[in-house]
Formats: sequence, C-alpha cells, structure tokens
Amino acid sequence: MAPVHRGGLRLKLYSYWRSTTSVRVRAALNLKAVDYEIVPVDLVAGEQKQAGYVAVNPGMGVPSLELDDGRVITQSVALLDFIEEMWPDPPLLPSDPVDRAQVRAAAAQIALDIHPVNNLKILAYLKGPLGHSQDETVIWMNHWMTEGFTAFASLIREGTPYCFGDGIGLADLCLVGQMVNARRWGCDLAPFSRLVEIDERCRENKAIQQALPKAQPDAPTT
Ligand SMILES: N[C@@H](CCC(=O)N[C@@H](CS)C(=O)NCC(=O)O)C(=O)O
Repeated sequence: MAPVHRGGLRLKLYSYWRSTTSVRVRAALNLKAVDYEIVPVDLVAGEQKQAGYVAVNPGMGVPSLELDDGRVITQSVALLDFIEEMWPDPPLLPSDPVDRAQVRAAAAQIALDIHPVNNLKILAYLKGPLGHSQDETVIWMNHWMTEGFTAFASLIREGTPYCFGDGIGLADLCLVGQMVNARRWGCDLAPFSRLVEIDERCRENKAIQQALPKAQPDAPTT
C-alpha cells in the first residue's frame, strides 16, 4: 500500500541513490517526517533520458516529485521551497527576510554554482565530445567544489553548530549532499574543517542518515 502523507498527499519521489540533488530533497522530507515513495531512476543506465522519464521531467534530471493528482514538481530548489511551504515544521529557513535571503544565498552557492558545472551530463560531455580524460574531469570537479566551498564557508554564520544557527536548515541540506560528492571525488577538505564538522553533526541526525546514498533502496548492496 502506498504511504499516506502528512498534508494528505501521496508523494512519489524520483530519485537516484548517489545524486546530491536527491539527497537534499530526501533530507528535507525526512526532517519534516513526510512519507514518500521512492521511484529509482538509474542515471548511470541513462534512464533519465528515456521517454517515460522525460515526460515526467523534461530537464532529464532527478529529483522530481509527483503528487497523487499527477502534478509533478521538478528542480530541487523549487522542491525545497515547496516542502518548506507545505510542511513548515521544523523550519528550514529563519523568519527574518534578510536572514532567509542569506540562507538561500549560501544554499544557492552549492545548488546553483557548484552542482550545475559538476553534473553527470557535463562530465560526460567533457569526456566524450571534448575528449578529456577521467583524471582531467576529476580535476575539473574538485576545482569548482574548492572554489564553491570557499565562498560557502564565508557566507555561512560564524560559530554556530549548523550553517546558520542551532538547527539544520536549507544550507546544511545542500552542504550534506555536496559533501557526498566531495568525498567521492577526493576533494581536499583540509581547508574546510568547519564544513566537515557541520556535515558530521548533520549526519548524526537520523533523518539525514536516511537521506544519504547508502540508505536508499537503489543503492548497491555490496
Ligand atoms: N537543477 C536540477 C538538476 C537536476 C540534476 O541534473 N540532477 C542530477 C543528479 S544530482 C542528474 O539527474 N543528472 C543527470 C545527468 O546529468 O544526466 C535540480 O536541482 O534538480
């Protein structure tokens, strides 16, 4: 039986276990105790480009959230906004408009500046038509992660347990997802000890743990 959700919606989340954009949306849903059904999309097998999925998400990426009336929301940033509006508790954003904008700006540093240039299709284009080696694409990714993390570390608040305060917020969710990729590709995290600490603190939370790649139904078992 499909799970029934807080707010009366039945939600299907198209997701890929290792996708950082999926991590941030799964984490938001989990933190707010919203149930959802995962529909795995195998990005390595190219399922995101198959007609059935393109009809769901013309942008050919995950995540996408399908509501029980068939409407679909794409783009993880739009999804995070939707989730926050639908299920405000616990809040991912502060109440002051300037504070909110600053949290959104830090989140965008990852979601809109780092992620798009390191996406699978960009790497495939670098390696395919442009003829770059795997090693070169790893250098590419780590360059943009290092530059983006440097800005992110300056944008977040100083001395707080999480990026902007005492609770996990929007910027933390984006950080946790991006750290998955940073570790996967061996990005040097030595200059980013505060980000490492925040990520570790977030990972102590069960809702975050359940959003991480290895907890997903489509994660490899070995
Ligand atoms: N801007 C979109 C990007 C979605 C996206 O492209 N996600 C990646 C996974 S992290 C993906 O599905 N990539 C497939 C590809 O590059 O072919 C969002 O934030 O939702």
